Amino acid sequence: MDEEVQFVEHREVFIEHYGEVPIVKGSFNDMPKNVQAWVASKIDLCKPRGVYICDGSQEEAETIIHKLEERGTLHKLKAYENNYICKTDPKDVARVEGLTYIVSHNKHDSVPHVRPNTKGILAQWMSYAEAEKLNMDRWPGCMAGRMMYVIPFSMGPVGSPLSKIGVQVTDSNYVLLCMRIMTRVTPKVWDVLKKGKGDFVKCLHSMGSPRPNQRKVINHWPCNPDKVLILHYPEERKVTSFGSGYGGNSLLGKKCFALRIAGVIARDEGWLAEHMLIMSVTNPKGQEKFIAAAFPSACGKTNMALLTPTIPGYKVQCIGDDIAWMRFEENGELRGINPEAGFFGVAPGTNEKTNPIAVQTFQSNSIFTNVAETEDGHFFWEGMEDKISDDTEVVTWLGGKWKKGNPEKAAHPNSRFCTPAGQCPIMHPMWEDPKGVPISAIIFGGRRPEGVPLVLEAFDWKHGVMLGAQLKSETTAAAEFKGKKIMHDPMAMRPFIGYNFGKYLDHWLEVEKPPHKVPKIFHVNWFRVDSTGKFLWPGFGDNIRVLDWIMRRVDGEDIAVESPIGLLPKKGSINLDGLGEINWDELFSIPKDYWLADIKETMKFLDDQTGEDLPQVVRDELQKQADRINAM
Ligand code: OXD
Ligand code: MN
Repeated sequence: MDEEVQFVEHREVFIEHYGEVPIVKGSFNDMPKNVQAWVASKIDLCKPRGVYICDGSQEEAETIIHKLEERGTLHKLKAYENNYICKTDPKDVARVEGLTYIVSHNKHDSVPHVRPNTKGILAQWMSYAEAEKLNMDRWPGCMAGRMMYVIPFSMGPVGSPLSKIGVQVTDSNYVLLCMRIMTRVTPKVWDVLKKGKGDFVKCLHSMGSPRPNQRKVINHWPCNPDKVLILHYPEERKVTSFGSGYGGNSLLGKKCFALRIAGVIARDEGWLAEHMLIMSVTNPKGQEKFIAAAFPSACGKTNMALLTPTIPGYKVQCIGDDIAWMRFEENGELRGINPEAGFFGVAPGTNEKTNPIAVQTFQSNSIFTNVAETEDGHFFWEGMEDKISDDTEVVTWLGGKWKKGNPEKAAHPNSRFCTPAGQCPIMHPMWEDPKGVPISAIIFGGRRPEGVPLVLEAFDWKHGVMLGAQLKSETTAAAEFKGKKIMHDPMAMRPFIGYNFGKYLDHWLEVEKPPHKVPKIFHVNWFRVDSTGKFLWPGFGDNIRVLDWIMRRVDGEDIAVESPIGLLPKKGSINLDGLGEINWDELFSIPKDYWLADIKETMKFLDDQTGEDLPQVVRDELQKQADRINAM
């Protein structure tokens, strides 16, 4: 049909149904018909005052920033170019795992058969009926008096066979600004949909705060903490998130789409969607390898992805810092892309020593949320004390006055920088290559103060999958948990699993089949401490020494010895030049009592949590590991 006629036809349909809701920007008719129908149904449901179809342009960003500055939601950090700070309602500061659910017709499509009297922690399920009831109490009219933004976005380079398309509808323009950084927001997405099968992931988000406000708006950050609800419908490739504007809950391309929904798509299509960074390491001989690494939230994935090597001759380049989509090629090679376009990193602890590359990246065009600010317009957070004098006046994330020495935290522990990856000085030239990069090794790791060696290599893929399944880490501020304790975080995916975790492990085991060349799997722990609580390993840029060992193992060098829990480095096979005193024996010790208790606890955890769904292969691997430890 002629474009013009089609436009008129749709415009009429639109005006007929939604005449009182103006489209203030863009044209409804630019969108594919299935998107039009979906957006129209959300207009009907949420009753916004207008619809704004985003084009991702710089001009659009400037208009929105200006609006948010006027309203007081954002203000410029005047020491930088185009950097802005935003403070949330203090009740909306982290991912809310307790209110995040997977909705499916069959409960055990989403969650494993836990043993009796066990509270499952590997995803939460909700029935369609319950979801419908809770939704009816939330969505109707929830955007009254607010603008509805329609955001077309691509996860992964636009048009790549490894990429997927999403459309987010939201009433938060802060979310729009962050989505522009974290994903590729562009109307080219409409063309991709029109040319292909038209499948897109439906992402519906609202702050849940219609006008007139029923709840006092704090920090110009409307939200509805009492009604937060984040639902995933994998069968319909759909996410609905209500009540929170905070990143992981509201930037739906990230955890909701790229991990929970994409995990299910990946299972169906035979690939992997994982909570992993991807980095490249080139050694002094010029040999390059790409490595994917899974760590639980706030364990230093961004630091590792942007590592500055401390030993000469090595080069690190970044592909991604949080999420990897990986697919086996016809020739069996595993190739990965970073579906995101920005870094949404934890600010506290990030500084010129721990992560100079991140600091360079977020000097401009970035949004800082819940950090503190100095009187001269610099960002500030814990770990940047060296940058200020004793007299510098700081305004904390809560708006209070603060000076060095004040025991209160100036920034929220989960405060974040949101910065374009393209600005990072060490992005790999192939980071947006539609074909992805070849993955040679997969690393799992967590914060393990006790018992766990610096690095070990899995005996084989099955053992590696078991090592991933037994992953544990100290809790951090990325979610709502308080206090420090060691928590299971299998495959670093506990908060991000979109389907029955037992089946997820089956999927990992199933990808080991011809012609797939599965990479070697490793486990690392940068966080082991001695009896006085001091770190045994310097970490950060010195982790290149461990990566070097891993690369040499991938090349088959004879530098490993067997232990009951995996292959350990032969003494002296990790380059420690210039490091001073390193207690190798303690760093690599495997205390028998610790490991006996650990394997027992892990077996119980996985059995309780996944019951009959735990693959027999993983049970066998656990048993073999227990037998080896017993025989020590
Ligand atoms: C994140 C997280 O924001 O894992 O990346 O919480
Ligand atoms: Mn993460």
